[in-house]
Amino acid sequence: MYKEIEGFKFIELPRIIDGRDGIISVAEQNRNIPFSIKRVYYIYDLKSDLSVRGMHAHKSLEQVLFCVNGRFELIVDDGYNKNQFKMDTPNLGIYLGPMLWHEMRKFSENCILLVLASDYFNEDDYIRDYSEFLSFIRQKR
Ligand code: T46
Repeated sequence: MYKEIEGFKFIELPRIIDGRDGIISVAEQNRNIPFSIKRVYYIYDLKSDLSVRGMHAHKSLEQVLFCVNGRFELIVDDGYNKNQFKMDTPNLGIYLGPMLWHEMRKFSENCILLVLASDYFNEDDYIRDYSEFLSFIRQKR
């Protein structure tokens, strides 16, 4: 049972299948992706299922995460509730709005994590300390 987390939603891309082998899934800015895409990055060559990535929140960045190959586990935390998702479906993305602590772990060896982001890279947008994240959240309420 998932807990209610504001700024989080699933985004299902279409799966275009014709008579040929293969499937096309399409992401379009300001259509099925709820922002203008300024940056695309991907994480791959994950050699150990003990790797942990993320462990931060963004102050204003919006992102949609896709697992386009393999699988990993995503943990999303709004400072009050925490949800865990198995990411293993290439056309099923997760939208993460600002101020959501997220962690990625349990990567399969062939995992490719594709991210569409609403802004350019900016280290100042990161909150990398969990207690700092919690105090930001508590200030907001
Ligand atoms: C996120 C999750 C899902 C850049 O220079 N430019 C970039 O666009 C990115 C994404 C990273 N970097 C540099 C910054 C660090 O020196 O790459 C290094 C690793 O970045 P980070 O520790 O943030 O990587 P992850 O895998 O923990 O997090 C990444 C994204 O950075 C982050 O925004 O939400 O994936």
